[in-house]
Parts: sequence; C-alpha cells; structure tokens
Amino acid sequence: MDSTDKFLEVDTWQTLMFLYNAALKEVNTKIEILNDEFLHIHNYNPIEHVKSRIKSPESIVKKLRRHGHEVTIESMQQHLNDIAGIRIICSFTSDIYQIAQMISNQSDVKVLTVKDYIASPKPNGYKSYHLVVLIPIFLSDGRVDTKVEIQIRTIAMDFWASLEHKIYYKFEGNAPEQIRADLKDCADIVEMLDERMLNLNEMIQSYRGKAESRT
Ligand code: 0O2
Repeated sequence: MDSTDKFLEVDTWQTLMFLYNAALKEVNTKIEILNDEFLHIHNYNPIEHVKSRIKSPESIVKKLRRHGHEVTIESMQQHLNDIAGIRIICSFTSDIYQIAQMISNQSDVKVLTVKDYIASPKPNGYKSYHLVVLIPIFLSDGRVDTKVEIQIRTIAMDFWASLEHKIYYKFEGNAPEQIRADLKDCADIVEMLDERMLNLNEMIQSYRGKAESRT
C-alpha cells in the first residue's frame, strides 16, 4: 500500500467514525424525547439510563477475526452491525418491548434485524433485546443511512451481562464448567427477580389506581 492509499484509508476511517458518532447522537436524542414524552403522558420514566459507545478498533479486529472475516474497512462495514452501539437499561421487562416498539415505529428508522434473547435466551443465560437499525444522517451533500445496534435490557439483565462479559474475556471464552454453571444459575435468578419486580410494580399500580378512583 503506497502513502496515497494509506491517506485514503485514514480518510475513509475518519468519515465512517464521524457517521457512526452522528448516528449515535440521533438515536440518543430519539430515546431522550421518548422518555420525556412517556414521563409527560404516563408520569413514569421507563428508562433508567442509556450508554452509548463506538466499538474500539481492537474489538473490531477481534470480532472480524473471530468470525473469520477479512480485516478491512469494507469487511467491517459489511459484517459488523454493532460499531455504533446503544444500550438502554429499563426497570421492567414490559418496558423493553414498549421502547423497542416506539423506536421501530418512527418513520425515519428502518429496522434491519431483531434478536429477542428474552423470549429465547442464549444457552449461557444471556438475555437482552437487540435491534439493528438504519438511521438517516443528513449531510450538506445528501443523506447517508448508518447502522446502529440498540440493546435493550433490564437493570438485572445488565448486571448479569456485564459480569459474564468480564468472565468471558478473563477466560478467553473457555471459563471452567463450574463458573459457567453458576452463571447460568444466576441468569435463572435474574429471570425470577425480573418477574417478581414486574408483579410487584403491577400490584403497586393497581393500589394507586384504586386510591385515585376513591378521591
Ligand atoms: P462487545 O465487547 O460488547 O462489543 P456475535 O454473537 O457477537 O458474535 P452478532 O451478530 O453481533 O455476533 O450478535 P449479537 O448476538 O447481536 O451480539 C452482539 C452483542 O451483544 C455483543 O457484542 C455483546 O455486546 C452482546 N452479547 C451477545 N451475546 C452475549 C453474551 O452471551 N454475553 C454478553 N455479556 N453479551 C453478549 P460483542 O462484539 O460480542 O461484544
């Protein structure tokens, strides 16, 4: 590769990262508005917090290699959906589906894929709802549709996933059987906890409804 090619590659990389960052800003704003609207109408905040990130070059290379793909910018654009990623953390499982629906219904959002690891958890116990969407970015000379992966999960699911992620990397994907079994047990506890918290919240809502109808 001569120096002109290298320059062009750096330029392409910088343009792409600019687009992914712009797409994250767009999605973050959409989520903030939806949350504010929900608060305004239902007097309730479904989103606990939102995290967004651009995948690091190191993780991009690792993921391309893990899937047996060429390590090039074109290959990254073609094969990776989660270079720009947003994670929405909600209180209850029911919030997840509502938020996913509200995002998908927006006319400028095109849903490319949906993976519902809540209805069908991964064998290790991982639960989360993943959407890959295309977001239009309007530049001075036109529109560029850019991919963003949106992960939606409860606080409890997020707690489990962050510990599992650390363990996965610590053991390079080969954690001892006992640790994997314990993690799966914890995933079952997380599921039970989410169910109980949801039931508790429904009970609280019905008490509140009864109290309001009396006044
Ligand atoms: P990172 O470091 O979080 O960016 P993949 O399954 O990842 O090989 P794909 O098509 O991207 O391929 O699938 P998927 O299932 O939608 O997963 C994308 C992301 O979801 C992952 O990105 C993780 O963030 C998260 N994820 C998926 N499965 C698991 C899991 O078993 N445990 C945890 N903790 N997170 C998971 P990366 O690039 O793998 O990781």
